[in-house]
Amino acid sequence: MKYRQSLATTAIHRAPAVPPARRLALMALLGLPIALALPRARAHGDQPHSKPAGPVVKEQKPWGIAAEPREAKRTVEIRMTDDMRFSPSHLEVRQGETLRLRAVNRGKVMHEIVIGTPEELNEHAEMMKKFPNMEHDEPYMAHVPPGQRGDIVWTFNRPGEFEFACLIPGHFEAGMRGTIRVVARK
Ligand SMILES: [Cu+2]
Repeated sequence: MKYRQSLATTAIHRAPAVPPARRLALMALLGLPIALALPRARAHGDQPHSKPAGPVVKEQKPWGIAAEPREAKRTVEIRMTDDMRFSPSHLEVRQGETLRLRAVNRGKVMHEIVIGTPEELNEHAEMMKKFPNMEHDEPYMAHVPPGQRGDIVWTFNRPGEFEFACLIPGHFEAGMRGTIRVVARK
């Protein structure tokens, strides 16, 4: 509880660039101060969508943890197209493997790739519908303008069935998502 409280507080203070109106929306979104009182104030409601000023915080997520580019042993290119598809749309990873996911936008509109649990991605997509201009940047996502590419370097240190998706409103609903299976280490 203590930890969460300080986390939420820091997160808000860390967002000086957020204009007052947006900050209010953000507060409402975060459910403050309710979020501080509830043990299950989770999902990414804990974190405003603003870029942290400091280095990337490596926080353990159910689907793994951020890694340094030099740690990546394998690069997987994932193409994103305007028919709202990722290809490939399924990845198999061994537990403990660090991948460079290189998202290549072959389309004419913005796309993004976000890794998470299906639940987390669904919640996030709902939030994107309510706050379409919300900025976000986390080490498990990449926003890729048309014709460009973006990398995610991630260590899949927990086994399980995860997903990746483009959470841009309309894209997610059109099925722009894929699956990741992290196979347990023997
Ligand atoms: Cu998209």
